Amino acid sequence: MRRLSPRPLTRPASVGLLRKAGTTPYARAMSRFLPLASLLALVAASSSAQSTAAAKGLNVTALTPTILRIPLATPGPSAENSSWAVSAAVRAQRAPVTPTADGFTTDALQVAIDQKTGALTLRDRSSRTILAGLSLQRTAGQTVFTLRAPMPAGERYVGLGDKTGGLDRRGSSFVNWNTDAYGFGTATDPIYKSIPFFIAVGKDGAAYGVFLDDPQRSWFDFGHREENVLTIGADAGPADLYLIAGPTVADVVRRYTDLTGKAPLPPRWALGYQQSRYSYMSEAELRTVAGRLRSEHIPTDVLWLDIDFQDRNRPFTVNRTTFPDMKRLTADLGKDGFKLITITDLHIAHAPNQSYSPYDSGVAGDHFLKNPDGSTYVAPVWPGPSVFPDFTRASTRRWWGDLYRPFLDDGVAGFWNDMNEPAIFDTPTKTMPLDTRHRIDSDDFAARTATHAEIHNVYGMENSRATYEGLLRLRPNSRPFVMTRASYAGGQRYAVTWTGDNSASWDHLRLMVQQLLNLGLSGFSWAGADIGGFTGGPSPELLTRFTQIGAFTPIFRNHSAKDTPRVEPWLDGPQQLAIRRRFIEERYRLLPYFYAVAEQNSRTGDPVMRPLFYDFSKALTAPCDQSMSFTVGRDLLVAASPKPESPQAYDICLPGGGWYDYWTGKRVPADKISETPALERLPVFVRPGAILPRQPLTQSTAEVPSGPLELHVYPGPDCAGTLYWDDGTSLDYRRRAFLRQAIRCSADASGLRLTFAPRDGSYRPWWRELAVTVHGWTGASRVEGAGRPIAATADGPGEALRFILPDQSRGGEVVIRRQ
Ligand code: MIG
Repeated sequence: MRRLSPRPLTRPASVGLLRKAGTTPYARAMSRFLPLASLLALVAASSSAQSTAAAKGLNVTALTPTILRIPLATPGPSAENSSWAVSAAVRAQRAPVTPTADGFTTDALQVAIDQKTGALTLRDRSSRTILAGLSLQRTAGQTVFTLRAPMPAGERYVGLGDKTGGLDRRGSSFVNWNTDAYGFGTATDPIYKSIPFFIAVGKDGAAYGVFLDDPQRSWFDFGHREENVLTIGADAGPADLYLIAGPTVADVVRRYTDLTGKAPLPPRWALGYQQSRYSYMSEAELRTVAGRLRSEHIPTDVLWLDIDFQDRNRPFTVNRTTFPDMKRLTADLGKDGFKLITITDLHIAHAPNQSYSPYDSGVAGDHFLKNPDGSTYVAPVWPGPSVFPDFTRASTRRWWGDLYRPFLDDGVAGFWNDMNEPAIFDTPTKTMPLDTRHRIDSDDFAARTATHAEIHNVYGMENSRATYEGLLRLRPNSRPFVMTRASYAGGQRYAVTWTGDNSASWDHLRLMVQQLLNLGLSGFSWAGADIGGFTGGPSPELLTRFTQIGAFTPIFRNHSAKDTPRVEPWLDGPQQLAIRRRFIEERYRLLPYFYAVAEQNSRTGDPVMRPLFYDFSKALTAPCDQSMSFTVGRDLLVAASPKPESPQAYDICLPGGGWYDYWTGKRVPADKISETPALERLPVFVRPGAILPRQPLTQSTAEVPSGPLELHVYPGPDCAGTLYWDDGTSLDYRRRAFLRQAIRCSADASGLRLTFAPRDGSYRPWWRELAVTVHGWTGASRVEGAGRPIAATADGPGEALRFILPDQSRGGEVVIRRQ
């Protein structure tokens, strides 16, 4: 059995469970079924102070009317009220509850525990069942608890972060154990991240969420071993189970991100196209790539330097032969509209007496992990023998953050935390021994030692936290940009992520969509996959498809491995380049829309990239294979072929009908259409009722667009759009230096009314005029604003009506009358 370091029993839950159940030797308790009801009753008896916010007799705590917390007592010494995912302030929240005979109610829920079976049932206030019969079991073997729940027919299960397989987890089982998964396939598990959170979505769209806040190795089985039975277990605790009510998927995601934190608004340049390679080997090579991107007119914002820019793969060094002057390099690239991101792996070279300051200062501050005997843990990674910062110590995170100072001074804009599962070479486990010692000193954890078994799954997240918080300390008014490979629930607060070492295959193109959707539903709205695939080499068609679809994914980065063919967009000749360029350009034209979605995400948690059913529950029963369909925000629907390698026609379902073709602006005549694939095409549609902002093409987000801001109006129900803008890089938007404006439209027989709400915030944008296009407009029209006629042109019957308005900074109304 796993051995954990001693830890004070501060959580009444486990005291109650263990004492009252009379299970002194833990092993005896392992095989015993312990009904949740008695567990909770026992807990309450020993911890009335803790359960004041809950119903009498139960220790199900309502943090809010829709979020329940259930501490899962585990018999280890590690039973304190602490978490890496949920802040102390959030854990301390309490919603008022009213006791009932078998549980309690909140403003939104009824919680009932069956006294015989111990099963928990959750209903809404109108007694509709949300989740029936969740029970807790003690089982023999390594697992210390198992949760069981029935899986109603037709319910699907989404989330769990970057796991492979399909969007729906039903029928599969997964292990949460952060793993360097180089060359992973469509069924490889576990992989890089552990996000022990899923959403159950019923046929009608009714949803609830389950979050097991337990960083220890855990597993989720969605009816794999036992048909129609959901089971969840973990090797050790402590754990908190959170039940999150909907009723909609969006409600659950918003509440899950209320619990674990919102992804902050990234710098606007992070929404641009990004070009990477393992590795651009020298300044000269990087300048050549940059020059080619500009001369080929491929809009680009970011260039990435992988490990070879360093001296002997040592983090926080620069190879001064190949990169003699980083400051001049970033300055020159900056003039050309590029930002530079560099990699900074966590493994510090074990290099005593070599004037390698990250090692020397790390030793001086006692920042590295230890073996059980107290010696420093040393293991091979890229720099050779390496040592590993103990990111569970606040002081170590601070030391780590300060290592970024010279790079920020050199003008490096963002940082890449790779290998932080952590990956270790030359060992079958691919990671460090489980008894490697951490010395937690952080947040509201008790200061104590902990084994790597306990910390493993949060190690990467705390690495990215150290980076994020360090950057913020060094540049208090800049939005930090960090990308991490490994993470845990809540990691979205610190870093964006990517799907690691995918492959250049059609399967991986499919996998990208599923992984990014599930990451978005799991809080990680900012995620990308290596465009083209990291390993192998894509065919020209595959790279083109990757680029087309990638242009609509949150993080859009082309990256590839050493010793594979180059995959910069121009590599397959002018015809392929022309297609790829057109899609990258479209990303740039859509920037005002993407940015408004980004800002909304930072407040609500609504993903940037969403499954269709996120906003349209009708999609749950659509008679189409939608595995390669998704929306960006609510208004743009991308419908790639579910068999992207095949020339065969496929069906596209447009939820509710009435959608517009994004490329032509015309209304699509049906809610189900057939698409015959052509390489230069990617079907994209616009929601009826969308008001989509676009901007003139630029070669980077640093370039100020010239001309008016475009507003594309697609008449339909709930017709609305949002403009959001700010300086793109600073945190001044938190002090009202932003621009937010709601726009609505309403149509009736006489015409269409376009209403601009008064603008909120103090930011003054680059545009002076608005170029409005009303799509799907028929007939001659008269356009009037502020009582005066506005000149308008019509493309043709049933097509578009266009006119220019002065910027509506104070709000206003435009009326379009049919004649
Ligand atoms: O052992 O830094 O996933 O994106 O190019 C490989 C080199 C280490 C793995 C990352 C990949 C990166 C590579 N890294």
